[in-house]
Amino acid sequence: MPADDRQTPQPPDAAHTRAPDEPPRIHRPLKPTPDEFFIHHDPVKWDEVVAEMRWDQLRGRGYLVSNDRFFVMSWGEAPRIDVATWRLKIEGSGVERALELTYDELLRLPSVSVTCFIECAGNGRVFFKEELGRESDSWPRWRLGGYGVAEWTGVPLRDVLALAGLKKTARDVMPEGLDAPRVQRPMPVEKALEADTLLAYAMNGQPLPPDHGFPVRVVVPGWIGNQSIKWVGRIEVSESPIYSYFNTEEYVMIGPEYPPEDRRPGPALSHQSVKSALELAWPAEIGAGHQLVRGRSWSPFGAIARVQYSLDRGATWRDARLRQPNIPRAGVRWDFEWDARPGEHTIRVRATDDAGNAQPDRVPWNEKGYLYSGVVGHPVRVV
Ligand SMILES: Nc1nc2c(c(=O)[nH]1)N[C@H]1C(S)=C(S)[C@@H](COP(=O)(O)O)O[C@H]1N2
Ligand SMILES: [Mo]
Repeated sequence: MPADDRQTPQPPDAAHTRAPDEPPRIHRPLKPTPDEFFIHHDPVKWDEVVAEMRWDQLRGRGYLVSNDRFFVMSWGEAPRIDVATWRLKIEGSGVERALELTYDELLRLPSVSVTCFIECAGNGRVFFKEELGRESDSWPRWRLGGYGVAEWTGVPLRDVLALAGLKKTARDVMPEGLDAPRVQRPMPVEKALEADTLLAYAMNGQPLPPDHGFPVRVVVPGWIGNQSIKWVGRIEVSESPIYSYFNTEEYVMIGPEYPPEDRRPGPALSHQSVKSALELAWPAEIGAGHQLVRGRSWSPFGAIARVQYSLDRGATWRDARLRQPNIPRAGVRWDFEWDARPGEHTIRVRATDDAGNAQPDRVPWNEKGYLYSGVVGHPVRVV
């Protein structure tokens, strides 16, 4: 399709975007987000609600990130939704008939549970500046806490699409949220039909908390967080490609190493990238002597095959010990022993997944600061 046939899509609710002179409305998540567990980022352009997980508070805890410690990223305030009136509408040229499901009807369908991460596409954004020396113009300035692992329970999206009579000619599937900015983002029908793409109504065995999409959210394992639409109310299925603000303006790669003539749309983001993080504060301060250093690595493509660490700025590398479980598209916990001498240190970690994807030393810069997956130096003061 020639580029000028397309209009540049606007956010579904353009009025929701603040005027430049209008002060931001500061919202916090509905759940308590104490400073010891979260870093709060104030809104920049919309009325974003952003609570970044602190990595040091994960130390020594279980594999899953509990609901009260899971990061929050919303483009506007969380809507309060009554399940008695909530409906999920499936409609568009890609289905034989429009379908409306109630909450009870959805809960009566066969359910599955999937353990995977949800991670913001911009997680690691500060490292474009701190490691590459070139800032991105986007926000929030996540370090590595725009990431969490949970067990999601719900109905495979493909089962619900089948109920609406999915056509063979269907091409794109676009879930839309019931929040004020009506966040929506299309995915190819092949992705929507994967067995673990879910309409999730539970998170770690609890009803989905309001900040995380109550009553129902989409979960698309391995893909950018924005694909996992919260508070879903409508799913458009189309025989022609769908362009929304969130796959043409936001969440696209723009930079010297990405083709400029193809900016709108795309290249649109899909998968996250391989990353690692230490379960330490940034910067960290730890006591001298024998230490067990812990962290996690994750990949959107599979399980983690190998994690290495360097205490001499990348001159020599050793293997960290991987723990169980090591779930594809969720992550693995690992640790290593360190005889820590007083002074300033830097710990570097790199992971490789079982498909051979490794964290590079450097990644190409992009304007919006997405998918940083390069090795980062974590500053540690030993006292
Ligand atoms: N409807 C809706 N869905 C949404 C969002 C939103 O603002 N509205 N934020 C997206 C983004 S950018 C991310 S990173 C994840 C965050 O999920 P969490 O808040 O449950 O951690 O939700 C995604 N789904
Ligand atoms: Mo995100």
